[in-house]
Amino acid sequence: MLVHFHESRVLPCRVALLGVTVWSVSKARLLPSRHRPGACARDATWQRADALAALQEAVAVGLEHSITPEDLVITAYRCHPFAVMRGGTVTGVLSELLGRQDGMSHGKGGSMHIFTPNFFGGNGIVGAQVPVGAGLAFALKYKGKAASAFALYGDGASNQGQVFESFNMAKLWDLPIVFVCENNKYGMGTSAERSSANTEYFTRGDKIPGIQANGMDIVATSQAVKYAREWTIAGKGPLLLEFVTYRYGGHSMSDPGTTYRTREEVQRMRSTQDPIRGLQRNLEEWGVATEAELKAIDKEAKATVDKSVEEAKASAFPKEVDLWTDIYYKGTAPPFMRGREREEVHHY
Ligand SMILES: Cc1ncc(C[n+]2csc(CCOP(=O)(O)OP(=O)(O)O)c2C)c(N)n1
Ligand SMILES: [Mg+2]
Repeated sequence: MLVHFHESRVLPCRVALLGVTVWSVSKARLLPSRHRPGACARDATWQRADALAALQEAVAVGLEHSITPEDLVITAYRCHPFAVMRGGTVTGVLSELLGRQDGMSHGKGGSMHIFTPNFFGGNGIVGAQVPVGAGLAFALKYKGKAASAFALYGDGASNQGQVFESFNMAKLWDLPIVFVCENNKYGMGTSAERSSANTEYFTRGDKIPGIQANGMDIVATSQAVKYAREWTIAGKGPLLLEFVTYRYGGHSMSDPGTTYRTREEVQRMRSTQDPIRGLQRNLEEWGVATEAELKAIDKEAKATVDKSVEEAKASAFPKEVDLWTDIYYKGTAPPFMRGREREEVHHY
């Protein structure tokens, strides 16, 4: 039987706030900061920065606060907040954006390819992370681990065949996986309505049940993930989880994001739905923190990011010899490797 829970089933729970800090939300905002979008657009250094997650921060932060280090996460290219939340550092992400040695992939992965031991990236091929996520869940089940895999994908990836193939196998074998659709209303410049016959992404799992939650509300996201994790850990098989969210910036740095949607729409979303402002408002209203305390946290987060920017800029570029390293899993590399030409052979 299909069970479609709605947002009311994962209503914000004030108690959950104890485990959710404004600090981590502020930090997840990362950079090039949306405090200064004009300035960063003018700064050529950051033109390498690709897909930013501004206004979508509540997804990564809510997710991380409701899972454990044993759970495994994989997403597409909009990966910066996940990388930081899953054990990375702001300096590590920024250095990677600049192609420096201190980057989390030693400057060789770039904006879209950042990993930690329990975060499998950072993947540039739209949709390809979904079957890999099913593989992660298969491994968890095979090893008898009480943990879940979370495979995130966008509304633009949702119509791919490999996504439905993954759903089928995950349900067939009742794998412990949550398929998380980050519905930010657009896939590049195409609105969800123009690309998907059914935009209720949580209903598209056939025999897999789904829930839909407000992706702009940190408490809703963490509660939805908590529910989904418990579902899969209990051995009930996969679950679909749709977060309805919004992308503040364009698809990437090369997309101003204003040709296929109006400036008014973007401004309205920012002024009414910003997950960081929303959390701040709630914390104040509920008497959890004062405006001054929240401002101090925000200031501290900005100072940390500014310091990381300087650290990243000071980091060295990879050496030429680094082109030959990090190709094979440690200890499994062959004694030599061929380059672009037959004569170009590197002996380790
Ligand atoms: C297989 C594949 N096809 C096309 C692209 C180019 N591409 C990159 S992102 C994207 C849109 C994906 O939409 P969505 O998942 O909603 O991402 P969003 O723009 O919201 O980040 C496309 C078509 C790609 N990277 N890989
Ligand atoms: Mg999208």
